Amino acid sequence: MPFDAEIRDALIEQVRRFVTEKCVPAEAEVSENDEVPQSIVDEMKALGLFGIAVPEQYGGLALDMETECLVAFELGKTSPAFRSVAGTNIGIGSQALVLFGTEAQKERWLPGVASGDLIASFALTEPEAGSDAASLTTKAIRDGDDYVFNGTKRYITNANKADIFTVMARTDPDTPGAKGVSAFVVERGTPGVSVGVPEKKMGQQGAHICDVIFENARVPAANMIGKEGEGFKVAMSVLDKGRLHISAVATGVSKRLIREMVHYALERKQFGKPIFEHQMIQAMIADSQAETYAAECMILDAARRRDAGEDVTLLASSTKLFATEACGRVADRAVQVFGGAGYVSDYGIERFYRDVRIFRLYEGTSQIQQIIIARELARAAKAGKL
Ligand code: COS
Repeated sequence: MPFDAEIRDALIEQVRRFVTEKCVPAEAEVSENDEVPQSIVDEMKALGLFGIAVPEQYGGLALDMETECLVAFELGKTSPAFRSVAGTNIGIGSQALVLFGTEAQKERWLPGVASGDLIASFALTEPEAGSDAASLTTKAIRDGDDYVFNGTKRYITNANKADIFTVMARTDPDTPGAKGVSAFVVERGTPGVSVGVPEKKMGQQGAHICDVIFENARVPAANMIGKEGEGFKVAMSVLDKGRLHISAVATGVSKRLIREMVHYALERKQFGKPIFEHQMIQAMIADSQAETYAAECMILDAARRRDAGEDVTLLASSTKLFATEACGRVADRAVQVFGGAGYVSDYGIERFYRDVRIFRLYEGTSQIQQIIIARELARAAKAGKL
């Protein structure tokens, strides 16, 4: 059911005001301190942002995908580190539970996820299993009422703050590939679970990624999400949704950078007139606008189709490929329009340029999106649907 239009518009206006009044002025400080201030985190909690994708009965706002994307456009209009604070609770950290969790699992963890009192992370990637996620080797071996976990997860967003992890682990070591993998909720305090130090990154200071290490960690069998051996499918379904969300965040950043380019070009004078009057500057801004509008239309169409119950694997990958690559081009043009100032940290443009690079990598690289798109088309053709 579409989200009530009046409530939706009020929420988006609230998020827009929060981003403009609280986040934008704090961008340089967050980058400098590598930390989002607690006052801003508290405000995100008060706005309900941690729970936008959690059903109402567990305390969430239960936004449909279209509305979630509209919110993500707004959250994208500031440093992506702010969005990342709530990002895993909104997306990959919570959605396995929302989509496949039992009633008992949902009741236990989702209220905390929705309020932001519990941080949820998604642990799929490993040192030797990145794009080839189905080759993961973290083991979860059944022993009585528990599974015993051993292995290492890598580059796990928000792991340093996480209270629960959605972990994909191999429950059947004799079955290689996707089929031997199951999904679990693992709690932070579990003996044998430890988290590494945050990695030093190219951008998005204030958002953190760490290793998560399992050494004979005993996890109750009741924490399995979905059926044994179906954890890879759980992860892929979660990523279908996550890819739409990331596309919307990237497109939000593109919108912000277009605004920065236009204002700067109208002010900055060279050759006796605002650089905006030079047609080569106009071309860069116009290309950015056209690509961003195309991304916006793709995202909203794919989101509405997901809300209508369609399988959006093909569309989510198409959207992520286009929107994140477009955002990279927009950020590059923003540096170009700002010239030397685009390379100097005071203006913040070089920070966005670094921040957006990860959009083309995480939740599946652009090349993985291309592979998924091609495979989906071949599958449709073989099924006589293309
Ligand atoms: N939804 C539900 N099920 C899916 C699915 C989806 N979107 N995509 C794949 N599956 C299922 C397949 O149907 C298959 O099940 P069956 O054998 O029963 O048909 C199973 O999952 C394995 O799929 P597939 O054979 O396509 O696996 P591959 O190992 O060949 O490739 C890719 C999978 C490359 C698509 C996957 O590994 C991937 O997305 N990699 C990128 C990982 C990623 O995004 N990492 C980011 C981490 S989070 S920041």
